Amino acid sequence: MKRLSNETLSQLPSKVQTPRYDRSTLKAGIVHLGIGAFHRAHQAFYTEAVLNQFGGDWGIVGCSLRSAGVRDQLAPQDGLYTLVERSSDSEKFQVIGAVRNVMVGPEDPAALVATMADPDIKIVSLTVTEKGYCHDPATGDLNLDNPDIRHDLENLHAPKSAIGYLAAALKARMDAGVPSFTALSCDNLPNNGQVLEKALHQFAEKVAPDFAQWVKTNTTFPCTMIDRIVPATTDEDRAHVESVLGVRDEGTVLTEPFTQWVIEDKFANGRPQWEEVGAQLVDEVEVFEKIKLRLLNGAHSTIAYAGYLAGFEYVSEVMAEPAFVKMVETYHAREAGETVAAPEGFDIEFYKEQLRDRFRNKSLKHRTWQIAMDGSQKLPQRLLHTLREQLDGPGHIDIITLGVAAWIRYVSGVDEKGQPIDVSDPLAQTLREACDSAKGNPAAMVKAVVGIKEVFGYDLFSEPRFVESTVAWLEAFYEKGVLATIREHFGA
Ligand code: CS2
Repeated sequence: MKRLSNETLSQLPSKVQTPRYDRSTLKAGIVHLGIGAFHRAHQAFYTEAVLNQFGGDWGIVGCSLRSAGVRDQLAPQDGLYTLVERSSDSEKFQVIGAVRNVMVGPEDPAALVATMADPDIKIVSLTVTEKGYCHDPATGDLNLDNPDIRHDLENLHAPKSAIGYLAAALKARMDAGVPSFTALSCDNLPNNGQVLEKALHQFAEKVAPDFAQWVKTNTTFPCTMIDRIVPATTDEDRAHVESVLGVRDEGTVLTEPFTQWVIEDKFANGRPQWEEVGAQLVDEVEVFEKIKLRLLNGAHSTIAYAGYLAGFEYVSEVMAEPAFVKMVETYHAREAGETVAAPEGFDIEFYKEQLRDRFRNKSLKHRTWQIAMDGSQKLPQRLLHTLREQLDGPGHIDIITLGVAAWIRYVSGVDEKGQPIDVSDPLAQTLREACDSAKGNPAAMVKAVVGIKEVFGYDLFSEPRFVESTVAWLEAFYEKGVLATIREHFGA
C-alpha cells in the first residue's frame, strides 16, 4: 500500500481537506519539542489554519526528545499526516502540512540545538508533559537532582532534557548575537509559562549569571491554556483512515471537534496570526486555565482512577454509568465549581455540560489507563490546589478525596481482581513501596502516600479532614469495591 506523501496528496478523495499553500517553499519558523499526538491535533492544527489563510514562514520542525517513533512515521510521508475530527455522528478528515520535518534529539543533539539557534526560528514551543519540566510539582523549583538536569549542566553541548535544549539554544543565540525566540509552553500546568521560566532561570543561573540575565531580558514565556481531547491512535484507527484515504498513513491522529487555545500575548520575536483562526490572545490566561484544569482535568483524573478500578477501559464507558455521571456532576457543582470564577460572558454551566458531553463521546476510544499515567505529576494542579482552597474554609472536599483515594488504590499496583496494574509514573516505585509498607491497612497507606512531599507538599499530611475522608473512601474501596462504593454514594 502506498503511503501518504507529497506525491499521493493529489490522489486523495475530495472529502479530505489538504494544504492550500505551497509546501515546497514553506520555511520553518517554529521548533516544537515533543511532537506527540496532542501537538499534531492542536497547535499544528491552528498553525495549519494560519498557513492556509495567510501563508507565512511558520512551518514547524517537530522534535522528539526520546524515541524515533514519530519521525519514522512521518519522514516517509514528507511530514504529512491526517487529522480526523470525530463526533458521535460525524467525521472530518484533514491532511496537515505544517510539519516540515521531524528531528530526534538523542540521534544528534547538536543538530537540534543548531536548528533551535537558527535566526529563522522565532518560537520554540513545548508539549513535553508535566514531568518534562524536571521540576518539583509541589514547589515549582527545578529539581537539580534530576539525572537529565545533572547531565545537561555538565554537557550543555549535548543535552537530554527540554530545559537543557532551551538553555543550549538560547546560549548559542546570545553568543552569536541572534535575537531570542519565544519559549511557548503548551503543557497542562498552571502558569505553564512561569513554570518554564523559573526552571530555565534556575538552570541558566548554574550555567552563567550573565546568560541568566540575558534570558531574563530577551526571552518571553507566555502562559497558555490548551484543550483538546486526543486519545492515543490505535491500529484500528490507522486501518480506518487507510480505507478512507486509499493510502496508508502511519501518523494519523484522531480527536474531538472541540478545541480551545488561550495564549498570553507576550511574544519576543513575532508569531503566526493564531487569533484569526480561533485562538484567543489575551493578557491573562490564569482564569481560563483554572477552569480547564479543575473542571476538565480534575474530573478526568478522578474518572480515570476510579473508572479503571471499576473495570472500565474507556472514559465513554465510565460516563455510561449513571452513578459516575452523578459523581462528576457533583464534583463540577461543588469542589471544582466552588473554586473557579467565570470570566465575563463565559457561561460556565454550559461549559460543564459540554464537558460531560465531550467525556461521553463514544467515537473516541480514550483509555482510562492513558489518563491515569503520571498521576504524581498531575494531582497537585488537578486536585490538590483546589483541596487546599477548600480546606481554608468549609468547602466540600469529598470528591477530591475520592479521587486521591482511587489514585492510592491504583498506584498500589494491584487491581480488584488481584491482577497487576501497569502503573506508568516517574514515582511508581516510591508509591508502590509506600503502599506495600502499610501491609493492607488503608489508614497506614494514606499516611505513607500523603507523606510524599513531592506530591503533597508539607501541609496536607497534617490536615485531619483531608486524611480522614481519604481513609474512609479507601476503606470502602477495599471492603466493597470501587463500583459498589460509587453506586452506593451516587446511585439514583
Ligand atoms: C488528560 C488530558 O491525559 C490526561 O491526563 O486529562 O490529556 C486531557 O485530555 C487534555 O488536557 C484535554 O485538553
